[in-house]
Amino acid sequence: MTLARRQFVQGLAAGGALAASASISPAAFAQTAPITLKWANNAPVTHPSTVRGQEAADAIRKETNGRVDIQIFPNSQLGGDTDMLSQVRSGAIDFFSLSGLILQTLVPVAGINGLAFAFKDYQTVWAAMDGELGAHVRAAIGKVNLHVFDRCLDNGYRNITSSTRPINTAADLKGFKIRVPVSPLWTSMFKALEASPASINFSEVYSALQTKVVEGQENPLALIDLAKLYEVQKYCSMTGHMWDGQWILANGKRWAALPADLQAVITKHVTAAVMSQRDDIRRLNNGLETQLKAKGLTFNYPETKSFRDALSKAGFYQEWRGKFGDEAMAKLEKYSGKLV
Ligand code: X2X
Repeated sequence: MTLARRQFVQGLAAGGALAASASISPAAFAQTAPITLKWANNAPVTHPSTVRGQEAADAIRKETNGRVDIQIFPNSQLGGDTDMLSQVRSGAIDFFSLSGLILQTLVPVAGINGLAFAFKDYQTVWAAMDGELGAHVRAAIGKVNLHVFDRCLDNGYRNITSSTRPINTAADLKGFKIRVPVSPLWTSMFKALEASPASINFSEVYSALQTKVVEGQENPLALIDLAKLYEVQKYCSMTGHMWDGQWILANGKRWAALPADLQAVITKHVTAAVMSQRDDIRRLNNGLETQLKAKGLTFNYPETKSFRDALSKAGFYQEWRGKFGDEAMAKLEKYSGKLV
């Protein structure tokens, strides 16, 4: 505390203007000035990413005796993903959870986990993302002035929903008007499948489906349910064409300016929240298909071969191998096996 401020506090106490503060030492006064931080995401209020994020914020507030006050802004309240990415870079927001594939517009290699059909199961996903592949991506994120936490959230395996027709084979995607998130890899994949992809932030997806600007979209079951996309879609085709997760980012300057003890408390609770979030999604995945059927979605279960073959034939894997580069591809293929 500066001398001037100490004198000011003492002056208040001496003058009796702030009777209660007379018993509080200047040091304690300094400690209780809260650091307010904003954490934004695109997930519904009821989604485990938001619920567990809120839980982390509460635990951090408690453990720091109110010194760190993280406020959660869910459901794209502060803008669409591309807008929020600008905001976390400028410092208008402090924390932001974002799909690696959307972060790809800024950090090209961050989209690598979205290469179609890369991960055969969750065990492989976590081995890669918590292992060498994730470390490689995080190192690249660290270079653009963003802090990234070690563990990423589970968004999930993505499936295609539609209001017009079920997607059984790659041929059904021909000319299919599908919303994709704003990301080069997503657009490239659905172009390679001869669909007609439109880049739209998640904040606009429900209305884009409702007004039939697009016929369909693709997302994990948890989001199809919690964002109520079943209200404006008829079919759910279980393509599981990629796994997608969200990195928890922080504005680099803001993070670096936090004292190390506060960084440690925040990291501990954010990591715990992520691990609980992954468990939540796993539990949800067990019952969601049944629930979504009851809510009116018709499910079908395509073979993945026609999609893989179409992508290979269109040169999709070759194109992205060139873009990601041999080093990154080697880290991915250590877990996925050869992607051709
Ligand atoms: O935008 C999407 O579809 C979403 C919510 O799954 C992502 O965050 C990538």
